[in-house]
Amino acid sequence: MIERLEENEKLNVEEILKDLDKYEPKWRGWHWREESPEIKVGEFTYHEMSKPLKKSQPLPAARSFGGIDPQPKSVITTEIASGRFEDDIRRMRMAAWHGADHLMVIRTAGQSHYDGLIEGTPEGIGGVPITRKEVRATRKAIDLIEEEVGRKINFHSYISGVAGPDIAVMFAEEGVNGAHQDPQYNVLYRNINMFRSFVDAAVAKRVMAWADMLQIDGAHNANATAMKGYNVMPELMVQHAINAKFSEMVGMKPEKISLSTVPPTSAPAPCMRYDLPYAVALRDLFDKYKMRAQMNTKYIESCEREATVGHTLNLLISELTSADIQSTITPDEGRNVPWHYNNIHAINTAKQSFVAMDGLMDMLELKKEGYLPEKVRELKERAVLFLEEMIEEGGYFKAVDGGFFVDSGEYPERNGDGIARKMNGGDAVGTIVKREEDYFAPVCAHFGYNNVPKEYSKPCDAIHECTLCNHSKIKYIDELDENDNAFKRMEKVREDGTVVPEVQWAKDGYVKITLCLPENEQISEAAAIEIGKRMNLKDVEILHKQVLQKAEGTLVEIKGVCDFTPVKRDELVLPRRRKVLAFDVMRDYVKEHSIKVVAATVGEDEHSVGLREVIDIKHGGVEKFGIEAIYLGTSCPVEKLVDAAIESKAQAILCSTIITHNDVHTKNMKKLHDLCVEKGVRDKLILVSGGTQVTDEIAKAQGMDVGFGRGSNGTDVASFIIKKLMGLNPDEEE
Ligand code: Z97
Repeated sequence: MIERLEENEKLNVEEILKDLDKYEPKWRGWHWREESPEIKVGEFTYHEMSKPLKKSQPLPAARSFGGIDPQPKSVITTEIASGRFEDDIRRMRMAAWHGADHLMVIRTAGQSHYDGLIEGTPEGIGGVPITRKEVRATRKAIDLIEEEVGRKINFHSYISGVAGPDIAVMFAEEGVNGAHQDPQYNVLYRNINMFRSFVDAAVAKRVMAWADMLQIDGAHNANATAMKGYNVMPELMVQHAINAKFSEMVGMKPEKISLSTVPPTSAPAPCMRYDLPYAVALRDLFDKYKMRAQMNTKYIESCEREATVGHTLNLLISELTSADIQSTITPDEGRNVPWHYNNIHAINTAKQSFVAMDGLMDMLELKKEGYLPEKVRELKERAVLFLEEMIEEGGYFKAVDGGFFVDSGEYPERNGDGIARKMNGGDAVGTIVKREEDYFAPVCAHFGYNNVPKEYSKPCDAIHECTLCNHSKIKYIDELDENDNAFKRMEKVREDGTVVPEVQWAKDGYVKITLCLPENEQISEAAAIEIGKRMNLKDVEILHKQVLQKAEGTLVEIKGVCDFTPVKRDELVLPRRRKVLAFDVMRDYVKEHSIKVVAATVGEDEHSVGLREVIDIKHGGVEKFGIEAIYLGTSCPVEKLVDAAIESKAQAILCSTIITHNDVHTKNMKKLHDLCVEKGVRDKLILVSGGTQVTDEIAKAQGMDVGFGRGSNGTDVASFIIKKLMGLNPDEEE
């Protein structure tokens, strides 16, 4: 049994899968982040953040802010769609470390049409088959992950489709925390009979209410499906209203009902003029419910940059209005390749934007006059008119039959292209059975008529507890298919000492290559595929292409599978990583003991850029720590460098060589060392050598104290010098 996760060890999926028959969920319901009106993280005070995590992976720029990782107040979602449960849970851990606490698994294509539960861990397409085993194992893994990061994590999937009530019961039993449930989704997009969908929804929602789950509706699908997504704004509100009110009538608490809001449009449309009034109107009308803000998916294309900017603008809408849950779709949604690092990018987009906009509304106010409130009013009026006409028509079912929904006109305009469903049609038509007078279901979460005998204090007394009251009564089924299961798949990718790139599944071998080709689109596309093949990639496909200028060039991104002998972990030469001192420690030291260095590019070398990066305050060089750098320029004779160091009483010499021929870089280093010995100053000077051809080994062999090659920077150099002056071991590794 795994007690806890170790941050430097992989999550052991096989261990997770052991003893699942005995697993019980540790908690039920939904967890909101613990908000605090003012919170100090590092040296900053925030106004809209929640408690920081115990362990997390901060944003890259946190390097300059003491590694802080403030956590926004909204719950942050990631949608996981790998299709293999064993890969999903590894992705979940990465997501949690970046700050996601709502892990939504997309389910396999077509599961809405399954008329019952399925079992085991089969592989899915575009998502995983949702089964008891998948749910139980995932929740078990999440228990460990939430312990590791120090915050409760909500697990979520779908309770729509023909088997909605069955799935709802299973989710309630297994401690799933949230789910999409909206009968309108069944009706409109999956053509499941409308009466059956609403009857099922009542049952499912009551079970969800028992388990205190959070519900997300399906209204956003109207935006994603309509020909002109931005015209369905009034309808989106109507759909929210129908599902929210229905849910409340069935017994759900308003605070567990969340609207799936979506900014309806995207640039190049002037989207703020649409999205902001829409968001304000929605929050006015539905203020007792929660808002789950999803980014717009209708207009996502294959450009990750464009998708990320769209997401950021949507986050601005969330900040200007509100979002209890902020959804993040991966920036590659438009490519249909939901790669795991893009889940992380999207989580970071949300985290970065919210942290950046902290306290924005303390400084701004939305206008109470003019375009915004007028548009808000207009949208609400259109929505109310829509509802009124629906009632005039004879109610919801008649309206659906008449093609009211997902019409591309902006109500009251209609273009006659809505989705019409027949009352006597769709999947599972004619399957509703009226309950007999003596109908009795011995279960504790139940909707509608139930003839519970008077002698029982609760319905399940009749069977000595139901599975909701007593988890051990659940009959757990492991695998039904001996080939299509996680064990078989994991066998194929067993740990064998190889390091294989992956974006979707363990060892899938996929890489993405970006090519900028100075050709037109057609040639570039064909050439990119050919270039990919010559790079020894298999299954090369175009992911994205973008014309830079019709004749001048095209940007192409390709994906392909590495088709060469895998790299072995124990054959790798690992880069050394010296421990560097903290910024404040270095600055404080230099304040008390002034440090001077003399620096130059030596020999016949006119290249100064590397050395300037190491010196200049502008590039975060040694000057940043208060070190005084005397720069003697390029092509500097070694003698001049040593004389200047003696004269200025410097503690170190920085000697740089970029271009080298005939090993001149090693000769110069040796000369520098020898000259210092000759002049009797070797023990007084720290000799630092740097350059693209320099390595620590080469430099030390020539008598230097240290050598810095590619990728080194001013912090590395300053830390080395200061540690040496402090009498610490400057070569100590991380
Ligand atoms: C979101 N990005 O986060 P199936 N029920 C409802 C849904 O909206 C959906 C399903 C079921 C989106 C997720 C779209 N939503 C993707 C209310 C799907 C999916 O695919 O029919 O088995 O169920 O909301």
